[in-house]
Amino acid sequence: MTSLTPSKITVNGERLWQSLMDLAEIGAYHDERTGLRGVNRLALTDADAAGRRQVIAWMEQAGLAVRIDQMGNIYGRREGTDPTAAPVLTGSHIDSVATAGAFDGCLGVLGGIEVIRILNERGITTRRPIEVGIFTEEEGVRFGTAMLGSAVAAGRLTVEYAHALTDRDGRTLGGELARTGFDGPVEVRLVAPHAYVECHIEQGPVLAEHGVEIGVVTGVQGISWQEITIHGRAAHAGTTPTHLRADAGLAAAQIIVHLRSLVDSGDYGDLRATVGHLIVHPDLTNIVPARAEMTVDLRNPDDAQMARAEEALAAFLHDLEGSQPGLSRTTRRMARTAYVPFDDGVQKVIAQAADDHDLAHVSLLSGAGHDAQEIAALCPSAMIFVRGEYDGISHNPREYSTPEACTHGIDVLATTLLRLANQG
Ligand code: HGY
Ligand code: MN
Ligand code: MN
Repeated sequence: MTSLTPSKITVNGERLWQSLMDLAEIGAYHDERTGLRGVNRLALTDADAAGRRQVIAWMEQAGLAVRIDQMGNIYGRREGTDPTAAPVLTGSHIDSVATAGAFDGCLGVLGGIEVIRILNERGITTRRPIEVGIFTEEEGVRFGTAMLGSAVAAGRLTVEYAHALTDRDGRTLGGELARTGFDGPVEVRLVAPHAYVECHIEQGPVLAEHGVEIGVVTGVQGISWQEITIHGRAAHAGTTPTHLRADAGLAAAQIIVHLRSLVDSGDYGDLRATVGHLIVHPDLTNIVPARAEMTVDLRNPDDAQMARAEEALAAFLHDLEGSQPGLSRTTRRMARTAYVPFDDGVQKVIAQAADDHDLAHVSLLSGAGHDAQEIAALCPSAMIFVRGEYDGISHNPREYSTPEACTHGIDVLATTLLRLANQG
């Protein structure tokens, strides 16, 4: 750090907030259930493409050199005084789930751009370059694998595997990259940054319960996604006696109830289980379901307990096949990531920055998956959590963090990036 470099910096919270609200208008919809405006910008849809173009424009207005890689990951680079030095990377995602709010992922991307604006306005140079990244299909809800763009950038998944993934309409990710014009030329494997810091809403109640503004994230719990298809037999709802049925819908219901019994048993640690996708065929009132398609999302901070829970589910599925005449099932692995610890050194820089901004903080594990868990394979990485309202509800249009909370989070991000970018 030169004598001109301040020890900490604060950002323009009003401009940050305005960019969050402006981006939330892209892909906005009226949510009947909550009566709120939600956001629906599934990866590489036209809405996501429009959001990408808007954020790229903001990146370029902030003087960032923008590049797009073979996965559609977008990076904006601000040079440092030593262009040979590995950059400090920040960022997140702007693709959303179908019932999103304005903050999930977007805070980390727009917050990173706001930091760049402030450095420019204050004439602050850093030794290392700083880059802001936007990773493709972080949510995984269109192409079936979460943190996809960052997983390929970090080398856990191949670009060929990712490009071949399809959505429910059979469109491939590679085809959608080309259709939207985000099939960039840049080699996707990321050269290891010096460090990575991501600011994200907590999406849970812990910060509010502790009465603090900032979370210093210690790591991310394990994630297991699988698709289960149950094959029964279509039959007349009136004439078919119960003992002659192969009812795929009944089997699906039994799986959901059994998952909850695994969680409630307490035998699998802090297990969380969700069946978020469930459809039956032919999906008609007077026909016993011939087929049920469902997804199972398991989360566990302990890898051994996660493996035991997966084994327990597999055993239940095996027994279920014999429970009705002719019932069978297939299982397809969609995603699987182990518990990922974050770097102690980067966590210390974040905690110190929070202290220097007089912001109380608490250390906590992330319940949600994030791009940081993938980039952690390349370099020292950690995250800053921002407190949410309404028990931190997320993946729901009610998702909300106050302008002050967002500004505080990005103030801590700004000071953290400044300090990391002047590290030797
Ligand atoms: O599923 C997750 O944890 C993240 O929102 N992609
Ligand atoms: Mn997210
Ligand atoms: Mn999310």
